[in-house]
Amino acid sequence: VPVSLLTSWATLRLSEKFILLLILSAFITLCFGAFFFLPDSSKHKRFDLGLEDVLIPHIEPGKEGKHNESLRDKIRADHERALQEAKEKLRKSKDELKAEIQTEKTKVAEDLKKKDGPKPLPPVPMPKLVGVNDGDPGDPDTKEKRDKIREMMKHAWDSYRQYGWGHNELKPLAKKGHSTNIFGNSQMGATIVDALDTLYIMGLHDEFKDGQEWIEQNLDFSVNAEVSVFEVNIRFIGGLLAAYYLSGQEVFKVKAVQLAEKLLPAFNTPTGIPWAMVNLKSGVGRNWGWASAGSSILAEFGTLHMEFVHLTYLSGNPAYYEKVRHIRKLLAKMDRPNGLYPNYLNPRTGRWGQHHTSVGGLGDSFYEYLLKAWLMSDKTDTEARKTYDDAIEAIERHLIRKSNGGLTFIGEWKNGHLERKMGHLTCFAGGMFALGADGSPDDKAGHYLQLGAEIAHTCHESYDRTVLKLGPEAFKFDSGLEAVAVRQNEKYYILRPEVIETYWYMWRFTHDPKYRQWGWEATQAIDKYCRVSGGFSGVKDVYSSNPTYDDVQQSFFLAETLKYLYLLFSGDDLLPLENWVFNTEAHPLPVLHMANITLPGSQNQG
Ligand code: DMJ
Repeated sequence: VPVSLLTSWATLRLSEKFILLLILSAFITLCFGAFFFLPDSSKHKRFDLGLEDVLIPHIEPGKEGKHNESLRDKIRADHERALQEAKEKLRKSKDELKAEIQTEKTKVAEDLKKKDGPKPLPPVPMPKLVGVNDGDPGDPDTKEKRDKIREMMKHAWDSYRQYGWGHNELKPLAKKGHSTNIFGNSQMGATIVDALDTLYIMGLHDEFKDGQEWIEQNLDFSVNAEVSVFEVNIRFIGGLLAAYYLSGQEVFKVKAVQLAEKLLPAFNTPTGIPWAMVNLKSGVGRNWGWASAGSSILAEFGTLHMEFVHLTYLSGNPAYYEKVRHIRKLLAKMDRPNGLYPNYLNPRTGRWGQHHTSVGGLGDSFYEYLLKAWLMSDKTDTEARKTYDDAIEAIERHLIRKSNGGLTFIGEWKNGHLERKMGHLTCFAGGMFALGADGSPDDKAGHYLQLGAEIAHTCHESYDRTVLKLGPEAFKFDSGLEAVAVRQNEKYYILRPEVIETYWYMWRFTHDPKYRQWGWEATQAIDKYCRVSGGFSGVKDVYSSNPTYDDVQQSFFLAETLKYLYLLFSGDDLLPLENWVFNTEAHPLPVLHMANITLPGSQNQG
């Protein structure tokens, strides 16, 4: 057969051969298709990857109809409910609707907070709190004066409450909120946080509660704002910590720790000396454009120790304590020109900037925190005390002089030259010398108490030699001038506390009535010249009988000025200095009995 087939194939024409091939290939394709595509369960299973069961819900035969029906019922019910709700909503008033939306918003925010809310802080023993009482001064005259100061606080607070609530500060003439670059573009209620402990010790409890509620509901640190690390530390963290210790309300502790976490990226520099500013959201840091050669400022990176020790104590996080220990160690290793600490230090290179030294602006609270670190540690941090003593010794040698008229002043050291000018800020040093007298080397306690008294006297003179009896921003001891401002832009008073702060410390250590008298003079002058219907304002020229206002009620007026005045007219049993140490913004922090406490991280001090 194959031979005959081959013979007949050979006899066929090309077109016939082509048609036959076509028929043959169609036949083969048909057979192949039948093999693969006709339903044959056994073969089908070989190619089944099992995805069907995963992707399509399995419905048992017979149940399918029921399922679709229940689904349809559910959709219909949902639809009807939505329609009903919409109808009800249309019947509601605008206000009802607004309130409903607000409740829903708050609920969502709370749910979110709960979800990624703060980790609970470890329980730590609350230091024994002595002297959180009324501090009744006893005699009616002093009590009356103290009541007046309390009334001034109420006026400052109520005005802020009415016109600036939630803003950082208040413009008491324009009657609206105010802020400065130290808070970036944030709106974090600086006045509320700064004022809380003053309200508490004055017994203004409704106002305190009001502030606490605002903090609970509104104080949020995830803001895209570039803030000053130093200012946020002394005002916000210091304020929150003091409010926590005084009132025992957990919210203040939690907020303080949350905020502190946001400051930590500022320490990410080649040396560990923090940037002056940090963006709370991005964590990017930088320094003030005006600071010498991109430097950080001594009074800023040197004024973190007290708060950071408390943060580690309360949170159990060693990071805070480690950061400030590192700063101290780095400074200890550096050469000091003439034994003095320059105000500027570059955080990239670890080198000093300009050789300017000051006990006023740019340097002040660095010295203050050395002394207070020692006091706050129950005098166990002897390294801090020694550093303070050495620094003060060099300052006395190079910066402290007596004027021709017999006034002791602290000048500014600029590249080996002493500028015979003293700032209002420098006046805090009178109190610092008195506070550090006990425990000073070579039994110089009497000397330092005397030095404190002399500074208090000089600063009082700077007030007394003005028309308004309020102190200028800076005053000179040169060319026959004694304790008076020369330049127009140094004649302002912006409600600062330093002179009153020194009066209070001197009062506590000496009980010389002149300090209360001087404090009362300042109270009256502030009430007469700075009080306006919308709060208290700074004045631009203390030598003019017709002063103009700067229209700012600084948050430190409530935190410090009014608090120190109130304490000056209270009994010493209110916040005794053996148990409390005031941070540089006058926020009282309790002494930690370090002999019985091991701070996390303190073991790795190497
Ligand atoms: C306050 O914020 C603090 O006392 C700081 O240390 C410097 N001075 C201002 C008020 O004058």
